[in-house]
Amino acid sequence: MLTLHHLEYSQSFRVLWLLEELGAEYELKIYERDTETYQAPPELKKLSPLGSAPVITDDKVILAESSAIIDYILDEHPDSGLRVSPDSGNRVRYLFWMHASQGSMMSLMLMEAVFQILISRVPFLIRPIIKAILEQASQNLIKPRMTSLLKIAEADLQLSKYFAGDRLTTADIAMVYPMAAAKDRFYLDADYPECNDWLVRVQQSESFKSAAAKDGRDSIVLRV
Ligand SMILES: N[C@@H](CCC(=O)N[C@@H](CS)C(=O)NCC(=O)O)C(=O)O
Repeated sequence: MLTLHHLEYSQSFRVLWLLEELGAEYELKIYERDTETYQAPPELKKLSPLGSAPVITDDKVILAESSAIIDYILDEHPDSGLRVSPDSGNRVRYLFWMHASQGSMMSLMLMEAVFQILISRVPFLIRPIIKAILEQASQNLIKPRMTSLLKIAEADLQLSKYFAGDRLTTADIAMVYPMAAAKDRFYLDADYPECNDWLVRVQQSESFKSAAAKDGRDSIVLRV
């Protein structure tokens, strides 16, 4: 049976949500972060050479990387309807958001999170200087890219309820984490009403709620 090795407050929430949406049979192992470093514990690090979550194990398979795991699980559930087929008019949007999620938006949000950690950890006396430098870097490097992505997201969500059409797909599941991070970091402001509505809508789905209940948290919180 497939086991999801899930780290608290982490991107592996998306895999948990996917398994709940599928109504799949799986085992869930939840790991706690180190209280000082927020790193995954050694038991989780031992499982995969990456040492990060999510990881799944399934018979002889050990697989890390959120997108690879999503694809692996979808291969095991070919009739789920959560992947948009090549002959659909929504295929290109599906591919774009599946890949933009990890390839673009998540890396920008991780950069933002790392900047925040650096600001909080540098010695007090030089903090204002480091803060000014990193805020400038954020303005120049992260903000323009996030704005471009969010404008495309807003336009797509004006066309349909979900990222790849009128039903939930794994593009939405992949996007929920960077979008929640964008909200948390004040990128998802009133200029993006469709994106904000989408974020509320997906969190109201039964599968999201049951994943959140298993995770033991009532909101998604980004930690590196
Ligand atoms: N690109 C990887 C990123 C995995 C990742 O960075 N996971 C973080 C949680 S969001 C983690 O495990 N952090 C704890 C650690 O590295 O010890 C994926 O999508 O699976």
